Amino acid sequence: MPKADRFVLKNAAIATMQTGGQPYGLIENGAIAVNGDRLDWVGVGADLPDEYHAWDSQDQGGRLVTPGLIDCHTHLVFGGNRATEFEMRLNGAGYEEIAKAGGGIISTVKATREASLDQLVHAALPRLDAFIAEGATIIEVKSGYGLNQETELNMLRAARKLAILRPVQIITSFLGAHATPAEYHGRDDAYIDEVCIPTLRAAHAQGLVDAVDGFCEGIAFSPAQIDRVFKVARDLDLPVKLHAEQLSHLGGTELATKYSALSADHLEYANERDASAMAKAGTVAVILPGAFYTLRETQMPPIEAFRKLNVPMAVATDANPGSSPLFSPLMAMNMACTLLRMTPEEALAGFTRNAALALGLRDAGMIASGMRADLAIWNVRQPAELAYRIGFNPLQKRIFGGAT
Ligand code: DI6
Ligand code: FE
Repeated sequence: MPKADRFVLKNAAIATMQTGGQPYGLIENGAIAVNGDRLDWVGVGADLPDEYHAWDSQDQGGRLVTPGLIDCHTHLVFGGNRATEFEMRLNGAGYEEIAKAGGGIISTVKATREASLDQLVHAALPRLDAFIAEGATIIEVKSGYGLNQETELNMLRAARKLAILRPVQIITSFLGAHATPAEYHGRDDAYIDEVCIPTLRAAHAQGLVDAVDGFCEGIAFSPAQIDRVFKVARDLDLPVKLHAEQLSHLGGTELATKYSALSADHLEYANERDASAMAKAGTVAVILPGAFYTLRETQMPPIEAFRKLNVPMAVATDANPGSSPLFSPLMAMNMACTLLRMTPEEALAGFTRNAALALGLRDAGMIASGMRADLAIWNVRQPAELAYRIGFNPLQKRIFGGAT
């Protein structure tokens, strides 16, 4: 591969993911001029401008080139794991029995609180490496397993440190409103006022947070409680996103659109009215097939309504130790198609163009002049091959910021 300052990839099948033309924005026999950390030119190879002819170049032999994959929804930083409850569940234990045995989110909170910053980073690195091995270049990482100020801030510091230790961009979301910790049992409002909001302010003051998220659900927080957190996010000029309508219809999506949320996520129980509000607000639908699969959910998100109303759909792993222990973007794409009937083009757009939108990024997720030089080169020829195979990784090379 040419050195990392400027070079041309030629004879490639380029899935630009731009809209309005060919499916996938596909350019056959294409060329891409990479200049530092930006893309200078993209098009049919025969049209490559003279100024690039002297640049280093490498023939891709017809391989598929896509934007680097973007996972816009992960809980990648956490302590411990939940294999025990997985086994208990499959041995017939019910949700209550598991909870009584200390399972669920609370068990991860305990393990995360007990971990040092370095231990949180060390535990997350192999999970991050799995994403990088599948061509990921940008990954969102949430807090939400600390539920006290010290550990929430540690989670966000760990997320920031991952981007120092690996060639990847990490975008952080504060998810203090994920669950009420044991010490505030039955006192959700007090937790929001005494821990969640002060911690959000501290995280913002320390430059640790890029967006604010919440879990709006019967087992978590009401729209009114999320609204209190989002009001502070707005005061701090932070964008918001929301886990909404995952297990029931509570009205979280509607609330999120009132804040022009970057995204509403899960959405199994969202309806056409929610989709219409999302379309008006420019809120991206983030589809999370890993949780649908792990929880053996049967309620499908309103994919057809999102299509009809032109709500952009992202797809993400929701990588977390409980409801979605999925650390493979390619597997998530396959699940989005096979379980949720998205098309392979929608699944790839979900991990590129629309994932960038869900993170508020304007210069990522597509292959076009001026965009970041984040690319993935695959040992396949058709874009549909990425979602088609189950548990097979055809990545040949990942380019992050122009460097291989
Ligand atoms: N929705 C979920 O499915 C996860 N969090 C959330 O907001 C559950 C996370 C876990 O099971 O640890
Ligand atoms: Fe999640």
